[in-house]
Amino acid sequence: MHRLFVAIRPPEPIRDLLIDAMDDSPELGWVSDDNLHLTLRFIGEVERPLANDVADSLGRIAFPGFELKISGIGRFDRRNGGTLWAGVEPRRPVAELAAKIDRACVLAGLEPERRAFHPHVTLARYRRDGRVEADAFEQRHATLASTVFEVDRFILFESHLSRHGAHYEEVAAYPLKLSDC
Ligand code: 2AM
Repeated sequence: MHRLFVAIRPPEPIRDLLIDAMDDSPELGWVSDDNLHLTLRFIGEVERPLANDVADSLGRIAFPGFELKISGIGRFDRRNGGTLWAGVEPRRPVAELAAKIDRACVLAGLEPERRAFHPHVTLARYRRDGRVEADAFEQRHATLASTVFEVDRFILFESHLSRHGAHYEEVAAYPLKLSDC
């Protein structure tokens, strides 16, 4: 089985900005530089033939490149902890691309995504006792903003989970283009 997801990888200067904002709060488990991404579609565990069909279907997507910037900090608070993330603007092109990727996944045989799409770059994960620090981080960096960067591709990643954490391997990159040619 292959655990797959589709994401945008921010360029190095943008990742540097995010890493510079991270601090030494012991309760916050920071995401490493290698793992910083904006998830467009979580696919989950699939067998090889379906993985190949998804990869082919993604390759038929035509979508223009667009500009994005990091804007603000938010949290998904859950019962046993949560995640701290950086937001992006504008959300419209990234949501449209995610919708197109979802359609491509459905054409390949996956169930449609039913959860609402909230574009974000996860910065840290925390347990219940990290909420106060997460809250403080969110307030301190509420106005975090990057320069604009070009999104000129999206990437199919395979996630390898181990007791050392997640390792994300790039399976394929799909350039954004104006039309199928
Ligand atoms: P994230 O984007 O909020 O960090 C790989 O696991 C990526 O897919 C993670 O970055 C993760 O969230 C995202 N993802 C979305 N839904 C998921 C799910 N149900 N299980 C695991 N990861 C999921």
